[in-house]
Amino acid sequence: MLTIYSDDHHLHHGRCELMDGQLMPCFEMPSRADHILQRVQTRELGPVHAPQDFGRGPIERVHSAAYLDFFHGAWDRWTEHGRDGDLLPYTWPARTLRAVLPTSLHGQLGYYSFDGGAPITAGTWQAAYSAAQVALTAQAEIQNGAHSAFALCRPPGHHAASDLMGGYCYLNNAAIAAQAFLDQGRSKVAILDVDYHHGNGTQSIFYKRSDVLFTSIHGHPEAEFPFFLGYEDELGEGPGEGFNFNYPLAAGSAWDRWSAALELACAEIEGYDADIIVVSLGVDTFKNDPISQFKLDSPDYLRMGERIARLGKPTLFVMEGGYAVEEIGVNAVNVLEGFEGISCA
Ligand code: FKS
Ligand code: ZN
Repeated sequence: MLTIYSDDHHLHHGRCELMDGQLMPCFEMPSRADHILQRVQTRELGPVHAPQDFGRGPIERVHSAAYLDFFHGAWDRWTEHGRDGDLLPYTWPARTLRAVLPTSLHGQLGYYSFDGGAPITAGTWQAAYSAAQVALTAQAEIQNGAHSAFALCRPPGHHAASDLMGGYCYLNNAAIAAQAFLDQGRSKVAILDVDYHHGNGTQSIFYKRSDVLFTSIHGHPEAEFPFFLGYEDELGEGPGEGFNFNYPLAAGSAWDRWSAALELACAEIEGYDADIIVVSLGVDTFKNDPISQFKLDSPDYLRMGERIARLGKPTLFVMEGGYAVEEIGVNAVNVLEGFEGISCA
């Protein structure tokens, strides 16, 4: 399987996030992607190519131009204020407030975000832009006939909505790739989001549409980030009704419960008869993940890849979360090796 990768992800390295009332070093760190790349190479998964640059056009098919302009310019505005720490929001237009767009940098940052988990640093725009190009390059590979490809991108994307950043995410790499398939003539794309967290951004982008089926298996939002989306009764709206399926699971879920949910998601995908599958590949379902509560073990990821392969469709894997950095390479690449039918424990 071909991997697309850009070193630009190193340009994004947030300093800290708020966790249990304390500032902690960001869990979403550059070494995550480095470990995955290393594993891709030691397992000889296939060639690793740099991304092409498709410009801002395909990103604007998913994100609003105003949001992109804000994100692109935010760091310079921040340094014009004489600051050099990470740019983080602290006020959001929650209930009882108005979703107006203020003029101030922090007002706008609150408007364009939903949490304080997506710090903007000097290189964040470039890293996120390159991550989107990584996803688009892998997408183009499949569009040109490959059966599968791996977009090894960072920062991740599935929490980012059309004009919102949050949860370590800025640009929704998987959604951008899914939209590109449609724009290049495919008519049905199924997204399978296996990250531990609900892909609220991806869901919201496609919620009123039937050309993208969204399915997600995740920690129950009653107890887990992002808390305010990802419930079972969210089935889509208008023309999108019946094209959104959430499988929230309780803390402590291991492969038995997780794989039962995967069967349900796969049944929906099979019934939908997608042209293409986009997998939002998070491996924070791992038993030793420091911020998650599922109990998947490394060999389970092989089974996951095998099951996805049995859907029999061209499949684009887009990297999302996973914070057990030592094991992230083994777990992510196990999915890909399982998909390719190469067994490795
Ligand atoms: C307190 C906990 C905040 C935020 C969790 C974000 C999860 C991100 C992810 C992604 F794939 F996007 F990376 N938790 N500091 O794993 O879903
Ligand atoms: Zn996650």
